[in-house]
Amino acid sequence: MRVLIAEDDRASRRLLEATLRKWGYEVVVATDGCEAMKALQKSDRPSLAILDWMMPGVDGLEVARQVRRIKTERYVYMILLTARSRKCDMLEGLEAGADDYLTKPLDSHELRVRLRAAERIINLQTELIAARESLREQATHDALTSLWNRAAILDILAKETLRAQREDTSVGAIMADLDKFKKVNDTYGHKAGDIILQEASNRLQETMRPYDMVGRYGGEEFLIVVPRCDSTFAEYVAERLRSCIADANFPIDGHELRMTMSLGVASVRGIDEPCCDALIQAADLALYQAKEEGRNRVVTGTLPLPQPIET
Ligand code: GH3
Ligand code: MG
Ligand code: MG
Ligand code: MG
Repeated sequence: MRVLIAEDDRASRRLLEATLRKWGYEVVVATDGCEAMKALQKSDRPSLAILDWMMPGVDGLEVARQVRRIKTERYVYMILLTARSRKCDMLEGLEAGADDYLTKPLDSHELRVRLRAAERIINLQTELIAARESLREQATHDALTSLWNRAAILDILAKETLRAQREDTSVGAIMADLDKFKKVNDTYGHKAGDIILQEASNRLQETMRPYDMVGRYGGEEFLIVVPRCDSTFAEYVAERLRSCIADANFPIDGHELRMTMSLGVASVRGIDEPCCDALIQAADLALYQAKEEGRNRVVTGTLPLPQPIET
């Protein structure tokens, strides 16, 4: 665990630093309050800080106040260190935002157990953040393919169409469906079908730019959102996606399977008052046409023109 020591007295600082290193902590040192503030504002800030109260310039109390004013996700646990031992001083220190209070001269045993108490709180918070992130991942991602799930990709499309409207740019939607997928399940079993779905998802994801979004819309159907892109570019992207499936075989149970995918493309410019539903409907119709025309192809659809408002 990384610990910040903010202490202006050189001898005390060195002793504290040596003690903490001996106990296995990684130590960051500040010689005054300003340096301490800088260290605690960094994104890789230590989550535990030992602050001397009396320091030139910004004192430990003020550091504690300022840290509490900044809204950070990861908590900074602060221990105030001082020769002031009256109860009113301790109360003032805790009021300022410190979590604990240690009086000088330091008792090494007391320091050690208070650091352990701090670690318990910090570890608890780290676990809670990890659990929340895991729940967030489960709520927005498909368990089989790790792509965005249907609700999440629709949400992304809705946000991107609004952004396109605001910035007067274009947004593209690609609806893609694996061809004759039922036959894979029927011939090689559902497990093999799952492996193909995972491999196909990986290929789609790897083919896209980092800021394009790929979602699993349904069983073997995908919705790809391509921000800031007109229909010519969306068509080019769709063609690349088609190739990434068709150009390399899928190995399964010692067989090399050939898979193909049909894609429907639609795009809209912000100024045309884009509507998410209309965009999906147009991409879906184009996908249907691609299937009708023989599969393994890209078809670009058109959106209905906005109706003039009657006066
Ligand atoms: P088309 O070219 O017209 O799209 O034909 P298709 O066989 O791909 O389409 P159809 O809709 O008839 O069948 C889709 C199949 O996808 C049926 C369903 O069992 C299968 N499927 C859907 N979700 C999953 C899944 O999570 N795992 C597996 N293994 N199969 C799935
Ligand atoms: Mg001091
Ligand atoms: Mg299909
Ligand atoms: Mg389908």
